[in-house]
Amino acid sequence: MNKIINTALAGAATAITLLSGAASAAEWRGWNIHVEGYPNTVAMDKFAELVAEKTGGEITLQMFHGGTLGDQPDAIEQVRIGGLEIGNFNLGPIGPIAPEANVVSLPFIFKDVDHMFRVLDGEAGQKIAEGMSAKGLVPLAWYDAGARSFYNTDKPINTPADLQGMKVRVMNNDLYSGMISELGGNPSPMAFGEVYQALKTGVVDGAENNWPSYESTGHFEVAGYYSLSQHLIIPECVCVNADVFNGLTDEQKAALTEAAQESAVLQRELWSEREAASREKVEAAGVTINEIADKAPFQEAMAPVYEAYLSANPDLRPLVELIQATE
Ligand code: GTR
Repeated sequence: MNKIINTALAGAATAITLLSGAASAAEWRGWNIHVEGYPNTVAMDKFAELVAEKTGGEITLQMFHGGTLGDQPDAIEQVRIGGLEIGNFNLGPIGPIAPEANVVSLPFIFKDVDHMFRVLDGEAGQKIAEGMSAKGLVPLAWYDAGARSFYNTDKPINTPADLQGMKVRVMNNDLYSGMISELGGNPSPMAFGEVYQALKTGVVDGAENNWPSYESTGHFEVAGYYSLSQHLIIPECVCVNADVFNGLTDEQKAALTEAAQESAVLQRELWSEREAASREKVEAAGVTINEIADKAPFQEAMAPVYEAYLSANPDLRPLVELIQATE
């Protein structure tokens, strides 16, 4: 009898502990598009570990990799409305939602990756972060995504004329469609996960991305010419739903921000290693890597893209000028 009562009491105590635990601990779900071993995947796993550690288990984060919770534009929307709490996003598909964040999608706006990080660490970065937060996405840290270049199935690209009539996959953002049109190609906005098949079956002739994504997706197997246009240098964020973030205590906010920033240090280290490793891998697989001797014609062709952006957002001209003036 006693034993039964004791067991029942122990069960009740466990239930109470579990219940009180559930009441104070928040369990979040996190989105990431990349495969196992990719720098962002490793860094987001580290982030989840640090969040649990730094909040003493008050917040735990379950990461869903490989885009299993949906494609990127959908996941961005989910984090905005609170269907998901957090994600690692490229600023490309955030641009159509937050015009300030769209400056980073102006082709050739950054001189190189270091310039991009200097901009993000300064006043312009602050404005971009505020613009995103106002749309429900609070960036906690910036990840590296290198420079994007064109790749295609049948020839090296040296001048805009080489893109004439070419169907090129872009991320969902009118700036990218405008960019391809101004170069004489046919833009084809499409989800990341569909690009391999589209290249393979000839739905598109080419796409554009950084070394690690070109390699990790296997796109190099079906589009064997990579031409170093480096036309876009787009940062990525660890972005949290604004209401969720604003509902945290100051300690939790600090813990979360610290965790994201520590994960970004790791991501950037892993990124530079992976860029080199990916390049080596695709080269060994027989990809033709093409240096573009003169990128000026590509840059000059972007004037209408800048004009379209600035006429739709005249108040953002100072932000563009601030970035261009940043050393
Ligand atoms: C990658 C980026 C992804 C996604 C992808 C794409 O470089 O890390 O978030 O934006 O490009 O082209 O869709």
